[in-house]
Amino acid sequence: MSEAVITETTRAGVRTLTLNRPDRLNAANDALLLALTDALRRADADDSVRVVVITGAGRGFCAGQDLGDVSGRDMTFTEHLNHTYNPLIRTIRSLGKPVISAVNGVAAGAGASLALAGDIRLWAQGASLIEVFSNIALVPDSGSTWFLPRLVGYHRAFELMALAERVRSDDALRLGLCEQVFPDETFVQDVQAYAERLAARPANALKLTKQALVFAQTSTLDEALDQEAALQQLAGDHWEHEEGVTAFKEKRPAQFIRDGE
Ligand code: LHQ
Repeated sequence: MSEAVITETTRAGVRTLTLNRPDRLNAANDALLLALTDALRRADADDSVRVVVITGAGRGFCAGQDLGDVSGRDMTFTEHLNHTYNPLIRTIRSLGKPVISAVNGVAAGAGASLALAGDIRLWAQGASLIEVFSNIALVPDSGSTWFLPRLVGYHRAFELMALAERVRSDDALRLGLCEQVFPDETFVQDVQAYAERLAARPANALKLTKQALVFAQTSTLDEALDQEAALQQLAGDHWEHEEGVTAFKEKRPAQFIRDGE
């Protein structure tokens, strides 16, 4: 049996996790979801990994829950989400490294949530996103109700969810569902180049930046100011800060990768 998630790591510290059920547009079964969450936790614990990329094999990114794998299961919907999808989304958000959702093709249902959950969302020109849940009379899950309205506002989110409209890449860029769109033909190389650029940035500072931003999404301004002040101390005490300041003074590029870091 082939692996549900393929793991590859480059010398630059980019770990790519490829959902590998291409004949089902990478629709998710439990094995895939648990393998992906486990792979993310391993990436977090591995000091050689600086950036994580999640992408899909074949022409789809992820078509959401595998609808051939739901009947006869011994879990309720709530138990299923708490067992598989919710730990996955929480792991992405709490991971101490940037996670790139590299959306190579269609992202539907919980696959759309996964596409939105990355810290950076890179799309291929031919990619699309569908909040497809209402087609099967379900509620958007896996974080879609949290991510989407923050990006497009309540009303547009409701419309996209109610009508299950397909959002194509040009609209996704305009609506803020992705940061970059790359040509289909060069998508893999463009994602890799982007990820390597991110991997050369100061890893500790990015980890703390993510922590601050995630915190601020649900905090007051007062709380965010206190959190920034606390995290700034951790950043300022780290060698990366000294290297950044020294490099500036010496008029050279900062070197944020050290042996063993
Ligand atoms: C699929 C799937 C799929 C199985 C394509 N399953 N085979 C959480 C917890 C508990 C329960 C339920 O759900 C959830 C969260 C959710 O994610 S609910 C949403 C579940 N996903 C969907 O409803 C999406 C269903 N798929 C589609 O609407 C279309 O396939 C999309 C729009 C994604 C792509 O359309 P096309 O590009 O036209 O491709 P296709 O439909 O021809 O699909 C290609 C193959 O992939 C096909 O198989 P076949 O043997 O005919 O080639 C599909 O049956 C299969 N496939 N999605 N979710």
